[in-house]
Amino acid sequence: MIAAPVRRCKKVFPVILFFATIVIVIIWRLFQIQIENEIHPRHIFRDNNQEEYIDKNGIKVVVGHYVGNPVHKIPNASYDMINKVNFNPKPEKGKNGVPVIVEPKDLLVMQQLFQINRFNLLASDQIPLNRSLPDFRRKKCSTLYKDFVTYPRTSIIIVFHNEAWSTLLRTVWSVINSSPKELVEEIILVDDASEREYLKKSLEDYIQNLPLKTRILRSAERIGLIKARLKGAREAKGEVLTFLDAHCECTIGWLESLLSVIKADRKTVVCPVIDIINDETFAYVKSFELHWGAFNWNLQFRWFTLGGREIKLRKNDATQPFNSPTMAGGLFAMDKKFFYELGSYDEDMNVWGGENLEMSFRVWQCGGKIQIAPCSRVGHVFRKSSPYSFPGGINKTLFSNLARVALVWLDDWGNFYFKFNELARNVKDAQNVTARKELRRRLQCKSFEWYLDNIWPQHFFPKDDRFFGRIRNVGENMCLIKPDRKVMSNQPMGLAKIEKCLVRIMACSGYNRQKWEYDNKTKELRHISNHKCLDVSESKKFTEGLVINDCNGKKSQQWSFDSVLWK
Ligand SMILES: *[C@@H]1O[C@H](CO)[C@@H](O)[C@H](O)[C@H]1NC(C)=O
Ligand SMILES: *[C@@H]1O[C@H](CO)[C@@H](O)[C@H](O)[C@H]1NC(C)=O
Ligand SMILES: *[C@@H]1O[C@H](CO)[C@@H](O)[C@H](O)[C@H]1NC(C)=O
Ligand SMILES: *[C@@H]1O[C@H](CO)[C@@H](O)[C@H](O)[C@H]1NC(C)=O
Ligand SMILES: *[C@@H]1O[C@H](CO)[C@@H](O)[C@H](O)[C@H]1NC(C)=O
Ligand SMILES: [Mn+2]
Repeated sequence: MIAAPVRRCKKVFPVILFFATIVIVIIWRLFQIQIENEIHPRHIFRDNNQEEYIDKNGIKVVVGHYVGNPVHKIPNASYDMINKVNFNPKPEKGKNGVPVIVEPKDLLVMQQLFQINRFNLLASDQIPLNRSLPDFRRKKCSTLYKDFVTYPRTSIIIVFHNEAWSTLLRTVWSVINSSPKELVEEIILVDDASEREYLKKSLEDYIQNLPLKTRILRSAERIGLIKARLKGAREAKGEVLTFLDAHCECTIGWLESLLSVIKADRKTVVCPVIDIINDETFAYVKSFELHWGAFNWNLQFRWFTLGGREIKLRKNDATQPFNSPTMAGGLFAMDKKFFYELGSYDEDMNVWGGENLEMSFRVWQCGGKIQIAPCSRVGHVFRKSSPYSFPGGINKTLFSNLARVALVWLDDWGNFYFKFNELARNVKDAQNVTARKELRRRLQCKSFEWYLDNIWPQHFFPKDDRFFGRIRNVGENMCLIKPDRKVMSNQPMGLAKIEKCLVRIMACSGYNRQKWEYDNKTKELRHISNHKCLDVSESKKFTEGLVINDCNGKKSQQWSFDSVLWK
């Protein structure tokens, strides 16, 4: 997290800095009291292989790596391990969401099994399908939704490919146990060409006797998540479509809360708060509420701190659904008719990836909303790597999907995306987006600029009314760059410790302590509240780099703004 904010312009390929994006926060130790409402890092989980914590901006950070790669060669899982169900539940295991600790004698088997799904299958197989889970909702949530019988009914669509028996059926049982049966039309399991033996006849037999009507739709060929969901949606009889991943656990009240939003406004697409089911222990861990979904310059979905307006609204009533610029895409509910009116999914996208952003932009730009319902909490097993093959190759598929998003929805920002993303640029010309552009025209959707201005005003993309380019120190002829982060985090931030103060880069909050003014005659960058100048440190140049000093007119305090074309 330590910043290395200044580097040679020549060496580093021109690092583009967007002035409004980076904000340099000066925190005088003396004024630490002024640090408003900062939330301190909260550790969720930590061991030798993984660390999860909530950072100061309320973002969940997962640092870790896949356990069990061949330091000691782990034998491959056998055919039987892969194809037979070894589900062997013990009543106390995982009860109320507590972690499952595997006994030392089972560690080798655990690692073998881990390879199959990239989560701890041995732990999952010990947990009952109807284990109890903690209720992490705010108290008030349980008093709402008394009129739930008046809500629209839903089909719950779960796509799976070679899913483990215990995680798939725990998903199904959690739906059964935590949903009012009046609200569930049916559960539809869509099998995307699984090869596992137990997912064939055994699964069919098993679902015959479930308390909620459950069906399986099969695809003989691997069609990918997007087309598999479309297959499920086509057959769905419910008024609402609710999509879940195949390794989730729903908690009490999750469904009423989602459906009440759609009852109030059928054009709102609503997501639950996604809690974390730990991939190594299957512990059910509360995730942080104060974030929403957005994306970075590479069109990767990311969680960011909630916008100021949403935070204010939440102060009045933290149980109310709040807007989110994009959705993660795995778990959401949507009115079925609206799903089709809006063009369902882009059928020329393949397998997985980018479809969540495509739908997010389409929903917002074409008259809908995306919200997160804080009274709805669903756990999801987050994995560090994917166990699945990616038909067509991950790069070509993923970047074709993203290129389609950029071509159809991003206007000028599409060109910006292609300029900085070579892999997408390479597949751009192969895309035929005529039908999707026609859809956009027919629905009279708004522009991407409107989306940025109104739905995500905190965005950090270039715009014509902002400077976009390099900030160069005149004295050193070097550029200001955002921190080079070792730790995975979603926002540019880091520390540079110097003399009496810290210089820190973080996402904009709108506070005065983040504001600077630029004098284009003296070329000074002056801090608004203390009138000091951004300077390059004499002693610790380029490792800890930036300081603020009294303004003295020296070249090390002169910064020039070199515009870069972005369209
Ligand atoms: C284990 O599986 C990998 C990938 O499927 C294969 O390349 C390798 O040969 C297998 N090793 C053994 C010992 O079977
Ligand atoms: C789960 O189901 C088993 C039997 O199938 C039952 O004995 C147990 O009480 C159930 N547990 C919960 C938490 O409902
Ligand atoms: C995808 O592209 C990246 C960056 O060019 C490359 O490092 C990686 O090997 C590629 N992966 C595949 C599977 O082609
Ligand atoms: C692109 O798709 C449209 C309809 O989706 C079709 O009419 C058109 O011929 C296609 N263009 C090319 C170059 O394939
Ligand atoms: C400096 O700013 C002023 C007012 O904002 C503007 O009129 C002037 O052209 C600028 N000068 C340079 C050299 O950019
Ligand atoms: Mn998943």
